[in-house]
Amino acid sequence: MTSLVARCLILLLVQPMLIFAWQDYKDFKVFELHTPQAEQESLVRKLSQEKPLLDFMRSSGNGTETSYLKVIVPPEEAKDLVSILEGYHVKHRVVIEDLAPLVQAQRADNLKRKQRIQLPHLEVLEAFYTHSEINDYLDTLPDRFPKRAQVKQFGWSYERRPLKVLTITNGDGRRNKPVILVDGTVHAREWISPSMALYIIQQLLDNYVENQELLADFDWVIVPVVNADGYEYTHTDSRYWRKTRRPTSNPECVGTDLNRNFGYEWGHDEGSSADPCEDIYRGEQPFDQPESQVLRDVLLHYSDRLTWYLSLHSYGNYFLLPWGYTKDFPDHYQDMMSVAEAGAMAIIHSTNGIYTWGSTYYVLYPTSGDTADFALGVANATVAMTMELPAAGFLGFDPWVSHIDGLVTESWVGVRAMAAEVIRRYPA
Ligand code: 0X9
Ligand code: ZN
Repeated sequence: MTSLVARCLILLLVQPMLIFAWQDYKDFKVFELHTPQAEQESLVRKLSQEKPLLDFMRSSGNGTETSYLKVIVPPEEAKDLVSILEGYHVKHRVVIEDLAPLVQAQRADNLKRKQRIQLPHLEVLEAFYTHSEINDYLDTLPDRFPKRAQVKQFGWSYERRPLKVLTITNGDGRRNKPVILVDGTVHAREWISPSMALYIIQQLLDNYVENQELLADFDWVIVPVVNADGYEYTHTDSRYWRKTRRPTSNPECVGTDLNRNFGYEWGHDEGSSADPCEDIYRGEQPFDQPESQVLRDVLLHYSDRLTWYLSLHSYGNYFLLPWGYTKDFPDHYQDMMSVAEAGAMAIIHSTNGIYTWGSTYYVLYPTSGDTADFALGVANATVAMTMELPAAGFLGFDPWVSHIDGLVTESWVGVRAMAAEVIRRYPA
């Protein structure tokens, strides 16, 4: 009896903590800042210094309406921000008055749909999945495809989540084929990225007959979730988190941008930040995050046969090529451009989706220390590319479950066409 009372007491104490773990964004606003792309970086820098609690939705928005910089603003910061922006003569407007009901509705929708799914099997088009659900699913694949699927753990995240890597072959036993390496979820909030990685896996495994030429002379290596802690955090706490979850030197600001933490031309102030409160914080040292160490190790493990490195992000409809750190072009830039062009052409013919392709520095903005530059500059990739999938949802990173199908099937048309072009250009 006493133990029952004690248990009830514990439940009563724990319950509110469970409820309040979820950041509900009550009365959080979304501002849209009308600032030219060229001035965006310095504006974000100034504002993040003054207001560390602002959350910038810096993205690769393409075209007019999505290229405005959006920022999530806690209720108590809104007034201050308006006067700061007026001081800087930055035009702005509030596009969402209260983010809470929107985030809540998406969360409820996803949880409801997930009840119908027989885990550990995943229906990629029916829901978004957590890191541990994805890991459990990966672990089922070697049993289902003993000759064709292999799962290897390359390390752990900061919060000790296992980081798993799936290798897919055609099962002919030929070793050391050239490799197509795909990663997802370097940025936590870009939820279409893990879904796309899972869709690619299902195309290559379950839909093998249709796609077997993609595996005849090439193996595929897929890392669906690189930033496991950040991604988990977007499910449990804060939907729009981007970085890792390791604390920094500033107690107010957590996390490093993995896509600025890689050790090739790391540390330029143009394209990354030394300030832990910024969304493009590069860390204290290159590779000081366990997750970037893991992806580095995977890339280096395959560096003598890495034909195509593809990093899945959102959003903006871009095929981004190195370099990000300089306006100069790498050797073989034109060859990489042809691969990207094959993807863009295939997509426009199938759905009318419009992609832009070119060097990151030129078509988007400078980046320093990102994965694609490292893959080309150090890991010997023949073609290195970041694919920014289309925007969807309220802030671009947050598609509804009902959007997954359209997004991943369109993107697969592009990925498939690029893989075919890579295979044609660089025969084994
Ligand atoms: O800024 C980034 O890290 C990427 N955009 S995102 O909106 N997903 O954050 C773009 C990185 C592209 N860099 C290279 N391809 N080198
Ligand atoms: Zn990203």
